[in-house]
Amino acid sequence: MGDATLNGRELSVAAYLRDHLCPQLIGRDAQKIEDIWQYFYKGAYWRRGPVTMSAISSIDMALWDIKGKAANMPVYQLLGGASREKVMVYGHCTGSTIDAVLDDYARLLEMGFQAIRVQCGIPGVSSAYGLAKQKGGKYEPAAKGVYPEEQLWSTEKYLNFIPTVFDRIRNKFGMDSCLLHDIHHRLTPIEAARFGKDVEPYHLFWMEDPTPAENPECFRLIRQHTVTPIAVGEVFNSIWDCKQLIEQQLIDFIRTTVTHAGGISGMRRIADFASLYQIRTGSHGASDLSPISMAAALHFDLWVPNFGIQEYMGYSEIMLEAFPRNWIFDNGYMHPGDEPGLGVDFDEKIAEKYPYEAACLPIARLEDGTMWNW
Ligand code: GCO
Ligand code: MG
Repeated sequence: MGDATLNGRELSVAAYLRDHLCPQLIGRDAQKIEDIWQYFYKGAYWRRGPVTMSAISSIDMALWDIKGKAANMPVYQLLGGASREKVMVYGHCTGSTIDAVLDDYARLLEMGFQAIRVQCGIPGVSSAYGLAKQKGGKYEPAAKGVYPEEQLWSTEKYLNFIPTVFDRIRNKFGMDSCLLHDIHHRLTPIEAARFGKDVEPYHLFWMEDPTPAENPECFRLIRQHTVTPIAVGEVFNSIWDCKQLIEQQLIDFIRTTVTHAGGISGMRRIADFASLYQIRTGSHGASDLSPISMAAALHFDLWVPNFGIQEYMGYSEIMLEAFPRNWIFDNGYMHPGDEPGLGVDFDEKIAEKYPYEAACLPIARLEDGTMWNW
């Protein structure tokens, strides 16, 4: 089992696998995980990129699953065994108003979460990032259709409002739970510095993706102004994307995932490199990555010495039906289970009932129509 999901661009990876990689897999020794990884990475000549790396990631994951099943061991044992008893995960809290956020936060605490990501509607901004479409519903990043939904963004309104949300949360629930927030690439470096500084009293576990990371150098400016920890990496697909941020200690958590950053083999290299700088992992685990990805992430998380946290949004009923799995969630922590391999399956019969439908991630524009970072 492997997951190759590239949200909003799924079919390109499916074609890459079907037309280019799968034919070359036939007849290859499934035990040679590393050689197959290198064969597809170096062998394409065209290295890196989200499509190539998602395809390689899915094969890598599947080969670890096969090796585990052949050895009759869960994958985390093959990696070197558990470094901890359980894996701390963070859930998603959203609301269109602060009161709705407070209710949702209470609900997540009730479910046992000890770490909670908070996104809130912003007065005057019709569609802030990360909100559920309906009250009480779950946040889903993509929406069905061929064209992306166009959302509106105002940095100034956001920066003026968000600290009040954290203030209300800390006042009501205290400082014990870990509080996380995703900025989703919306700020410039100096704005991110202001944000980080403003929210210091609320001791965030991290601020995520404060600014687009194509230029890692920008993070130095943020660092010079604030001690709010920074997490980056969900859009990265190789160790090279992470290199400068890690070796120059510009971040605190690396958020690459098994599905996009070269599978378990790619993640292992990134995490070991990050450990030299006391940077910890905090893998992306949105519901648009399948439960196969989640299972692989949990094996990796249980093993990786410099583990930080794992995102866990949960899944729809349909997804849970189609992917039988062994992992457990208990009081804010997860465990991948002890079945051989990844401990997750895929029910093709159930999946056949739901044919592929195109969906897109939204885009964001400023109030004057300028295309912005979503
Ligand atoms: C997160 C993410 C997601 C992504 C989505 C893209 O931190 O969970 O930012 O919401 O935007 O997974 O497909
Ligand atoms: Mg994110």
